[in-house]
This record gives sequence, structure tokens and C-alpha cells, in this order.
Amino acid sequence: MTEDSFRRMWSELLPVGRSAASGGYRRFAWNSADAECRAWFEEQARSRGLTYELDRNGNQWAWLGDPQGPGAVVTGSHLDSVPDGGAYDGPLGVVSSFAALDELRSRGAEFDKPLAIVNFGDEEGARFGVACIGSRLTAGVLGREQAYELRDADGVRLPDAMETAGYDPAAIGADDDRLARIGAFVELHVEQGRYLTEEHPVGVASAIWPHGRWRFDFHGEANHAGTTRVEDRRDPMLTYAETVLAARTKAQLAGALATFGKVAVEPNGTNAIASLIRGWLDSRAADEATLEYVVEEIRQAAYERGERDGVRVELTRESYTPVVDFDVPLRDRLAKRLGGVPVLPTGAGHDAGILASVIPTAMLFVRNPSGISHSPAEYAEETDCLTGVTALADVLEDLACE
Ligand code: HGY
Ligand code: MN
Ligand code: MN
Repeated sequence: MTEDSFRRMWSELLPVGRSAASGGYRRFAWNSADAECRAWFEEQARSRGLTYELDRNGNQWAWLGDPQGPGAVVTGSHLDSVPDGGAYDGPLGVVSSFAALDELRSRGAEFDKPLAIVNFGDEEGARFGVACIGSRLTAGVLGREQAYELRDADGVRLPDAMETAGYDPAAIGADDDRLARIGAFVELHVEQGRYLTEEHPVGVASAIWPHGRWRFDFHGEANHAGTTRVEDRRDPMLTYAETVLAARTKAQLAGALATFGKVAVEPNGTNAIASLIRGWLDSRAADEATLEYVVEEIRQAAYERGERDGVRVELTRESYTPVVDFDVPLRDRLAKRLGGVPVLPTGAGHDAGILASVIPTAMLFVRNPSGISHSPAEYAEETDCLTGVTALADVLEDLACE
């Protein structure tokens, strides 16, 4: 039964927003694939007789019981993707949430608390550069004014994108009343590493590494690739290249991670020296002091090389998530209910990490045999996914049917 429900939902979502060329997903905030995912979520809610609700920040909720009642138990994740992302990061949590509810109903569970399934908008931040926009707005970590200033690569402002998609951006902002009614949030997610084993395909999260995104602007001078003497060049590509290499070295020396995964070049012509390179750094470390140290080291390397190249370097922090230590009593309760499963930290960010600063929050991870994520090759075995659904059902039953 649960198996059928999981399979049906999984196959419905599988083609949505998938690129035929890459096999990866392009479900970005407020684009047409995102709209299809949202329509699917609403349909799942309605077909189960749940109360469907769209909150002020564009997050979707499906309620069993009174949405205004106290001590709600909430589960869910996100349906958007990174550029050419995999099928599991996000959707596994949402599909498993509905499947866990189906499982609990077939068990005849009687709920003492409201139960909700949530789809948080724009978790990956692929379009507007800031991750977890839906949960950050709700938790008040991202202010309304800041959100209004966000623009995508084509210069479209976040509120305009929302409006074009048929949503009202006027009300976005902190949603304290909603959070005050939630007793616990549990997010199930595909593991984005290779810690979990066949014997233990489900684990509980202990912590999330602090992480952030920084934009480096390297300002040089556009000029002819064939006629400009080497000594006359102010080529920002050189400064950028040195900075990328420095990021790898500095991070590795400190036991941290630093990645340039996105770059924009102006004017982007083969036979022209670039005038501007924008490179986005994603950096993460086990503690905040190390993260700060690594980013400062990379900054210094960029500035030093910039001086040699005649390139002006500007650095802007676009987003930052401090270390997250998940609620210990809740985490222990989940681990105990699941019979002593592995407890592991992660370097990946999640809406659960944002909410953890405001409400008791926990995460379940489902084994990823290759560890690959943020790629079309991301994969989990169906049998592990079903074990995850049962685990989620068990913990929801424990929390909502006391
Ligand atoms: O980027 C992250 O860590 C997450 O997957 N959004
Ligand atoms: Mn992700
Ligand atoms: Mn995710």
C-alpha cells in the first residue's frame, strides 16, 4: 500500500522539469516546472482530504487536523532543484511525507496533534542566489526589504517573479504566529555523502556545518585579445583563476571546503579580454572560526593577485548560515524510536537548519550509495526510500499520537 503510494507519487514527479539534454532537473523558484510541482503538491493535499494552505511566503502546507491548533508536528522538504540537480534532493522528503501519512492512516493511527506536510519554496537558491528563501523569510532570518532587492540573472526582482507566477508578494515576511503553533519539524532528506550503509540505510542528523555564499567581482579592462601587449593588460580572468586555486589550497589546509561553482564573464567573447568576472564562492567548515579564517585567506589571495593584475576585487557576502546543532532531546527521541540508528553531521544546508534556530527540529537521512548529489546521477535505492518512509511514519506517530 505504502509502496504503491510512494511509487505513484515518485513517477508523477519524475518528468517534471527534467531536461532531456542533461537528465537533470531545472525546477527554479517561480518557473513553470516549479508551478507544476506546486500544482502536484496541492493535488496530493486535496486528494487526501487535507486542508491546503499557501503561506505568506509562498510555502505550501497540507494539514491534517486544525491548522490553528497548538503543538503541530510538521514534516516536509522542498521541490525545487539546483541547475541540473537530481531527483531526490528535496522531493524524496515531500513524497516520503505524504507516503508516511498514508502509512499512518493504514495503521489506523489516531492523532492528538495537528500534522502538516510542507513544501518550502526556493530551498536551493538557484534563481536568486540565497538558499532557503521560503524558510528564511518565515523564520525572519531574511528580511522583507532584503528579499525585495534580490534579482535573478536576468535582473527580474523576486517580488516581480512571484507576482508573475500568480502569488502576492505584498505579505512576505516573518511568520511568528505560524512558528509558535509548531511543536516539532522533521525533514527527511537523501544523504549527500556516503556515511550510511546497507545495514543502516536511515540515520538521524546531529548538526549542519556553518556555510555561506560570497560573490567576488573582479574588475579589469576589456581589450583586444590579439593586439593588447601583455604588460598593458588588466585581465580579471587571471585574478579569478588564482583565486579559485587559492580557495582549494586554503580550504584543504584548514580541513574546510571552498568551491567556485558559478561564474559570469563580461563581455564573454573569445577574442576579448574580459572586463568583469563574477565568481561565486560556496564555503563550509566544521566551525565558524575556521570558515571565517578560510574566507579571509581566500580574500587576501584574491586582493594580492588583483594588485599584480591591475584588477580591482570586491567581495560581497550573499548569504550565511551559522552552525546548526539539532535539538538534542528530539534527535535522541528519534534515534531511540528507530532503534539506535546512526547519528551524523552534514555539510549540506536545509530548511530544517533554518528552522532549528526557532523550533525543535530534526532530520532523517536516507542512504545514497554513491554519495553523489546536486547532479543528475543522484540516486537512492527504492527499498531504502521505503525504509525511510516507515522510519518517518514511526517518528511522526511517536510525536503526533502521544
Ligand atoms: O546547498 C546546500 O547545501 C543545500 O543542498 N541546499
Ligand atoms: Mn540541495
Ligand atoms: Mn535539499
